[in-house]
Amino acid sequence: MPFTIDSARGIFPNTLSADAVPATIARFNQLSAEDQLALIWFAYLEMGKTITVAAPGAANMVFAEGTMNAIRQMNFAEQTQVMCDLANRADTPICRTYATWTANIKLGFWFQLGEWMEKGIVAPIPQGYQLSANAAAVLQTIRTLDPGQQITVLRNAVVDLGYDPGKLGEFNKVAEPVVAPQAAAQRTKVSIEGITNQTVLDYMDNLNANDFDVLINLFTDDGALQPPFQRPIVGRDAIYKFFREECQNLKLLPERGVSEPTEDGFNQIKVTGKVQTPWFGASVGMNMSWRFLLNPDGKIFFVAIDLLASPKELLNLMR
Ligand code: 45D
Repeated sequence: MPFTIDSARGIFPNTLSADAVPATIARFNQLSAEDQLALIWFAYLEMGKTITVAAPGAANMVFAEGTMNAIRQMNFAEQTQVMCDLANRADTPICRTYATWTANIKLGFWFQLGEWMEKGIVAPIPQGYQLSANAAAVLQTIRTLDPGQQITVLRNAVVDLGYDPGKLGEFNKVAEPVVAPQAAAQRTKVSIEGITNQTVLDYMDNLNANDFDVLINLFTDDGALQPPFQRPIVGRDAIYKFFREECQNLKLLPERGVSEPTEDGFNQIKVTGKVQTPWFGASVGMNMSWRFLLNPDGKIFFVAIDLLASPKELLNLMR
């Protein structure tokens, strides 16, 4: 076996990912709870001017309904407390419930709260709230990022709120029901300049079709998938779970790639292109790359998905 997951992570080492995203999140996490909430509010309002949230239908909110209704019935002081608790990662029943949700449900929860804040049903950020100097600087950095990076900062900020899931012990993630795979007639096929490898094409087409049962068969038993800014998810069972919980209704628009045989019959393939999330649809195309390592049977031993530092990186197929 020439590769380990660790060594596989280093293929196509010239790929420049958007380091500004984790750097901004680290600065965000240093801020007070009040500043965090106000900052997201201002960032969200500003973003709303240029990109449209296509939210209706992006999340199936039945699982958050109990919590949403409880918050709706609280007075402003209680609502503000709940939001501060979430930003403080406090140990409260709502913060624990929040920790069991998938990213998509968390986003749907805040999306609903944001709407209610605008309508006056939930406590707003106080009029004239003054961000601290540090928070204002983080907001200024967010303004300079490209839209794909901005929505990733926002998403990661939301995912980190609430009680630390690592402290919950054993629990099952509350996820949305898995949607049925797309019918054959609705499916589209990608074409990628420079790539004819069937595994890579099947990966894109099956993920686009929400066909996770077929998709998972493209992986080796001990294979791994590394999402942007995360550690690799290792093993077919864990990857399958991840697909079903976190990867519904994505749109992958790969553009070009390069393929090269490497040690012991393995193949390394890098593809670049755009990815759209159901939350923003075609209004935000994230600049992404996929770095595949296929075993001699053409199965995926490793794939890393990266958010790229700049659009220029879409053309970087250097090894
Ligand atoms: O605190 O090949 C208020 C994988 C103020 C799978 C608010 C993938 C108070 C394999 C405004 C109310 C998944 C890895 C908050 C590919 C407050 C694969 C609300 C990649 C929080 C390609 C804020 C997929 C709100 C990718 C409502 C890269 C914020 C997917 C909403 C990326 C923010 C998806 C939203 C992204 C952000 C989605 C809706 C980045 C959504 C971002």
